[in-house]
Amino acid sequence: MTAPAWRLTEDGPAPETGPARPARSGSTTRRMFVVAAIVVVTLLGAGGFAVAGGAAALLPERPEGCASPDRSIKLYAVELPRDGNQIRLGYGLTPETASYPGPTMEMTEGECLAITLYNQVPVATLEALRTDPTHPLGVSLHAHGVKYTQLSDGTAQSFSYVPPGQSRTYTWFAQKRNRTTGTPGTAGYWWYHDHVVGGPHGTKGLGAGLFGGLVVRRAGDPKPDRTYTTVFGDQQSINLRRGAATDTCDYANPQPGPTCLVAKKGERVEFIVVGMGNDMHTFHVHGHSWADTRTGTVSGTNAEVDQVPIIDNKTLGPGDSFGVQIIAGESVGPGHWMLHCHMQFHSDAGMSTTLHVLDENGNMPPGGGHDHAAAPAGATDAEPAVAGAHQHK
Ligand SMILES: [Cu+2]
Repeated sequence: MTAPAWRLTEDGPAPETGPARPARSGSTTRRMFVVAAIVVVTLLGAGGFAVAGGAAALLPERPEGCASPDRSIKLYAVELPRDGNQIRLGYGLTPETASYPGPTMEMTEGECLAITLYNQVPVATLEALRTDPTHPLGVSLHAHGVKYTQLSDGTAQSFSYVPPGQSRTYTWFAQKRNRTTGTPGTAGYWWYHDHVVGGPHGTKGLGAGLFGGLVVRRAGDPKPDRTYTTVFGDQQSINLRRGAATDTCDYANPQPGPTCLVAKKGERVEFIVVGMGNDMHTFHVHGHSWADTRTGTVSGTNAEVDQVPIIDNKTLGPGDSFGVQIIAGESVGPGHWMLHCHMQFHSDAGMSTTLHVLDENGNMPPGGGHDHAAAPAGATDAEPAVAGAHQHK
């Protein structure tokens, strides 16, 4: 039997190309073949890097400079209780602590981090979120800002996702600044998210809660006392919540978290601010301002400081991220400081939350007309704690 010359052999052993690839449907196979053909044609057209008939080189598993990870962590993708009818998913360092946003990832330039992602989201849930029946079922981890190879891209296109019940290790490299080549390094404020749930861009995974903040520090960067991630998204949402649902702080015992932005006066508070979805937003905090630099801080003489704009409002497009550091209550004191999108119809619709600044002893002084301490969280808000507060389609 002679196979046509163009045809890939089907009876020989498949070439090993790293982690096991999930079975794919016929239409996906055809699509991938077309993509592969286009890639080969493109490479040949670009100067013939493809070696006809030669064995394909394995894609690198890790970025250069990242021979072995400095640190390894586990991350779980799980289904969380629904928000009304909305399916909610979250990443967690344990399945029990999964949340949206997921845990803040912190790295230092030069560090190589291995993250093993376990997909514990039920198959039926992933099927319910799928927009195309030929799209594979799985979750993934896709990072902004840091370095990773194709095998850690977290996409269906590169088969770097995690089918239900399985796991996969992603490697991120916080490349250092290289003064010889001019590479600026990776220090900054970034985010990570799913890129597979629902469709090829993970739109359903993002909308369900699979996202989190990532900060890469440079040696000598100021260290915050608290870090909060605020993801400004569609339907006037902050971390997929609106209005009273954005703020569930219990003043008798405030527990910092995705719905309780709290700090003591004098603490250095860091925000990782992310734009997600289809809308433009702005990030504004009352009573506080910051330098529009990589870290939100600036030092030097007055003349040097004057080279940098000091702002209290910053525009945010989809996929953008930045960070700011403020000293809570500095000069202005404790209080319930509004934090909101400044597009008026967004803030009017509930795209607004509160940074609660306690005094140095951790108490909220009376006054201000917004004291939760004597009542259950949300009970004193003009808006009911449930109805109209959550984000619904
Ligand atoms: Cu907005």
